[in-house]
Amino acid sequence: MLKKVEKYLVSKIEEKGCIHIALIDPEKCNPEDSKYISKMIKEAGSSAIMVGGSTYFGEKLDEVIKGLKNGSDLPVIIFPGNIASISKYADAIWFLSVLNSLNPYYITGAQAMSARIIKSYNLEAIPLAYIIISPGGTAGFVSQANPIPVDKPEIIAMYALAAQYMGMRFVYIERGSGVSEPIPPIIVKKIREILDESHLIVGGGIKNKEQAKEIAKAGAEIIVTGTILENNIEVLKDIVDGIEEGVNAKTY
Ligand code: 1GP
Repeated sequence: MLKKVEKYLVSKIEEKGCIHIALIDPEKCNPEDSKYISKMIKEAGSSAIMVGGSTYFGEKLDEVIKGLKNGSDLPVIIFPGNIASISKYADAIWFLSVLNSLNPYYITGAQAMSARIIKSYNLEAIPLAYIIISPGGTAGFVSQANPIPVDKPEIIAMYALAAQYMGMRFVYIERGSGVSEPIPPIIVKKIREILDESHLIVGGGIKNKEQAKEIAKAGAEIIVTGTILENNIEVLKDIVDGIEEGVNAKTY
């Protein structure tokens, strides 16, 4: 049976076709600002907030999450870079496996190390396949991934389908935070066509309305943006509008 946050995400996807999730890097977020940021994210029309970063390590995480929880009723989902980025104040955690890492620590090791603490915090764990596409950014480097060339959709599709067959209910194709170009919509479309059970998440390098629109139109079900919010939170509303336009422009 699906638990609360996953059920919420699935029902939002069913309602809107594609949803936006805002990613907050706790390293770059002032806990005093997080309440206000959460309110802005909600007002812009995002459906949830993810908190995490590849290099984060520290106590600020709890305070940032408490602020985010105070500012809106959006679910806060941890996007862990490692076992240090777990907080009992979140609503859920993406229980992610970096499927194309070359180091088993990032595929099953960190997951085993963190499973009992997640249970003791009563955090909802949502299974997620994390597939890193070239260039991969910091996430690719830190998790020792073998980034899949962006022009090889057949290889990305192999991993995505394997994730679905392994029971991972969400598949995240990640180009890397802050990269210059997002995953091309044509590639997103090919991956979406092969998945018939797992939900497709796309992130990395999405900076404007047009890009969000084309990726939603191609069939993404969740679009994640992080870097753009650090620089200009006002653009968030544009991105959410772009997603809605993309869903409405779908031809299938
Ligand atoms: C990173 O895909 C996310 O994990 C977000 O990427 O920071 O480029 O929006 P950006």
